[in-house]
Formats: sequence, structure tokens, C-alpha cells
Amino acid sequence: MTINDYDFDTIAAIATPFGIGSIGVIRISGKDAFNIINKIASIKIDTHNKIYHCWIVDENKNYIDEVIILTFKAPKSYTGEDVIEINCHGGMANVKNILDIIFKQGARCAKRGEFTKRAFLNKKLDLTQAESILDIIHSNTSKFAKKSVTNLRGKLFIEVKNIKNEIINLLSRITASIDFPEDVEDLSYDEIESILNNIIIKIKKILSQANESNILRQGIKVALLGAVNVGKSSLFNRLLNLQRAIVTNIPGTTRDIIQESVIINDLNINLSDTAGLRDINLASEVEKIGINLSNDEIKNSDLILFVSDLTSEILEDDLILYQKIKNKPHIIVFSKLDLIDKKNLESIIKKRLSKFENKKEINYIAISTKNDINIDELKNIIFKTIMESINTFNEIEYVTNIRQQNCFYEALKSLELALDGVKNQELQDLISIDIKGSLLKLEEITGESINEEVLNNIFEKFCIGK
Ligand SMILES: Nc1nc2c(ncn2[C@@H]2O[C@H](COP(=O)(O)OP(=O)(O)OP(=O)(O)O)[C@@H](O)[C@H]2O)c(=O)[nH]1
Ligand SMILES: [Mg+2]
Repeated sequence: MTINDYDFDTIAAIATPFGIGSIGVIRISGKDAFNIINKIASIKIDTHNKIYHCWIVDENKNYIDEVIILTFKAPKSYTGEDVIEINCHGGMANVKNILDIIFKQGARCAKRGEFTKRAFLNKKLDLTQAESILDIIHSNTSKFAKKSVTNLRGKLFIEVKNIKNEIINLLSRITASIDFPEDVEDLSYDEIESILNNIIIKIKKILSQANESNILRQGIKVALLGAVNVGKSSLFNRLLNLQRAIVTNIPGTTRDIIQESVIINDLNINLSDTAGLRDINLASEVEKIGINLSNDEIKNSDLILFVSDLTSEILEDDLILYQKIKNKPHIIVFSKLDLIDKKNLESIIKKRLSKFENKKEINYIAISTKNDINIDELKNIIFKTIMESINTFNEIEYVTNIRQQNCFYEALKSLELALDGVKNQELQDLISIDIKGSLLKLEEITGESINEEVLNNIFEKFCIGK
């Protein structure tokens, strides 16, 4: 999409979340923003960058609400257009009443992410910065929020720009030596190779942090698995601090996957409770479906909490399940510790561990959800196990999303093709085609070259009012 295809009509939307709150913010952006506010404000609003205190008045001269109005003149605003922000009293009805009055005066309801899209189209932000705003809004851990802010400050944009400049320099030197062979010295294949290698290292460095980026954004999948009635749902509820899953003493209570997100040591964990696994022939039709879903959960999760009931015998089902999960990161959680005589605990655990055949060291802990024993310790082990399986987590420098990662992969592919061409001493003209291909992919990251569909996809993920 180019700036010429887009209709910059005046848009308005509620910027604060729906619900009861002390303040609601309505944003108007576009060339009619000042006109519209002057039709509905009780005083004249004509100065830029000013704060006004007045009333909103409807077309029948009814006083609707006492408000604070902030004015921004293009291009010095979030969107790069004239912007009016109305701070009114919160609450769904009041904010909506004011918005309706604004619509009556000619503003259109903003689409999802349209304010930020305008900021991008008006070059207030590049696409990596626009996407970082989405990340900041959606981050539920402080680490992810902080990392997203580095992109808003241009961390990724600047690195892509540097890489792009190196590619542009290389391309112009190749082109100059082809076009003006008498005046410009030929670039040796060795030199092209070394420049390409340098660029490839930089892209690979960003991509090496893709996994950590995805975990920061999407969270880590942790699944509770085990035989029926061992206390999975009780532990699920305890970790969430919420009575979310039904708990009964009837084996086979949970039949579906229940998912909730929980923060442990600033890590975003997507926790799932599953149907207890038992001989499928004993299970009802509904439970059978649940058991199949539980098996899928084994494949999909990053960490498994394998729950084993200290008070019951180890069943064949436990052992079969353990064999399925033993090569994945897992913690054995021995449940119902309160029902066990402390004197026998060590020997019971020893006996159990010997049955779960595993050559590697097993992480385990005994807990009680009933008496709240070792729950914090379990959280620490969960955190430690995750950290061990993602060893570079703390050093992550570049946060990227899947779209950006795909562009980097494509750029890398083109650069590696160019490198092959260099090694085979192909014509430099041909090599430069692949190098140009990588440049286009990098421009997709920053949004300098992007098609409308991709752009719409990005902004549709935003909320209305952002
Ligand atoms: N004493 C004691 N009882 C527990 C504890 N944890 C769970 N229970 C009891 O064990 C029974 C089964 O608990 P659930 O949490 O429903 O077990 P589940 O593994 O989700 O069971 P399914 O969904 O049927 O697979 C319930 O009666 C719980 O109250 C515990 O720490 N101590
Ligand atoms: Mg359950």
C-alpha cells in the first residue's frame, strides 16, 4: 500500500479498555479533528499542544460530561495528523455517548490499529516500531514489555538499517565496476565473499534469538499429565490460585484440555490440565476423546509436570505414560504428600523412582495441594527447568516476531545463494540479483516495501483505538 491509496478521513475511537474506570479516553485523528471538537466543546479549542478543561455538549445543547481535552497539531502527534484526545469520566455508557456525538459530527469509527497504521503511513514509525507497540500492549510479563520497548526505541530497525546499508554499498560497488569497468576497479570474489559472510553473521545472530523471542511472546507450554485421580486439576487450580478446573474423587473427572496462563518468576506459562490417562477400554466415549487430546498435549508442550499419586500403587498406565514423556523436559510431581507418613516418604519415593526407568537424572518433588506443601518450591523447579532448556534466555538482544523471522530467513537464503555464486565465480551481475532479493526482504521488515495484505494482517491484530 502506498500513502496515496489510503483515505485519510477523520477517525475516532475509544482508546481505553471497555469497562468501569475513572477515566475514559477518546481519540480523534484527521483533518476535521479540530472542526469536530469545536462543534461539541463548550469553549473554543484552537491552540495546539494545549490542555483544555470544558464540557462536551450535544446537538440539543445538553451538557454530556465534564472533560479534559488535549490538542496535537500535525505532524507532531501520534498519527502525524491533527489529533484531539478527550479525557472524560470512565464507564462504558458515558464514553460511548461522547463517541456517538463525535460520529454525528462526521468522524468515522476507526478500524483496528488504524491510528498506528496512520502513524506508520505518515512515517512517524517504521513497521518494527509499530509492531512493538502491539507487543507492549499484549505483553504480560515485565521482561517482554521491556524488550518490546527496545524495539519501539528502534533497536531492530537500526540493526536492519545497518545491514541494509552494507548490502546497498556492496551492490553499488558491484554495479559500478560492471557499468564503468575502466574507472572502477573490479571487486574481487574474495572481497564479496567476506562482505557477504559478515552480513550473514549479523542476520544469523538475530535469528539465533528467534526461539527465545517466541517464548517471550507466546509463553511456555507446560502440561499436567498423569493417571486419573492423581490430583492434576487440584494442582492446576493451586498454581493458578483459582478454582478453574472441577475436582472430584471420581476417576476421569477432567475430560477436556483446560488452558490458562500463569506468570511464574516473570515467565509467561501456558498451563494445561488434561484428562487423566488410563486404559482406553475403561473410559467413556467422552473421556476417550479427552485421553487422545492428552496424548497430543505431550507433543505440544515444552515442559511436562508428570503427576504421580503417593497414596496409590504405581499402575501400568503410569509406567506407559512415563515412557512416552521421559525424553521431554519433565518434572515428576508426587502428589498428596499430606496423606503420607513422613517416616516412609524417602523409601516410597525411592521405590517409585526406580520403577520410572530413565537413564538421565530425574527432577522430582513431593507436594500437597491440600496443605499447601512445596508449591513455591515446585514453581522454582519449573522455572529452573525451563531456564536450563533455554540457556541463552537472559542474553536476548533482538526480539522478533514470526513475520520478521520469516523475512530474515528469506533474506538469509538469498544471501547464501549469492555466496554460492561467488564460490562458483559466477557473473557478478547474476550474483547481484540474489543480493537484491535479500534487500527486498529486509525492506519488508521495516515496511519500506510491503503489500497491502501483509500490512492489513499486522494492524488487524491491534485493538480498536490503538
Ligand atoms: N489429601 C489430598 N487429596 C488430594 C490432593 N490433591 C488432590 N486430592 C484429591 O484427589 C482427588 C482427585 O483430584 P483431582 O485434582 O480431581 O485429580 P485429577 O488428576 O485431576 O483427576 P482426573 O481429572 O479424574 O484425571 C480429589 O478428591 C482431590 O480432593 C492432596 O494434595 N491431598
Ligand atoms: Mg482432573
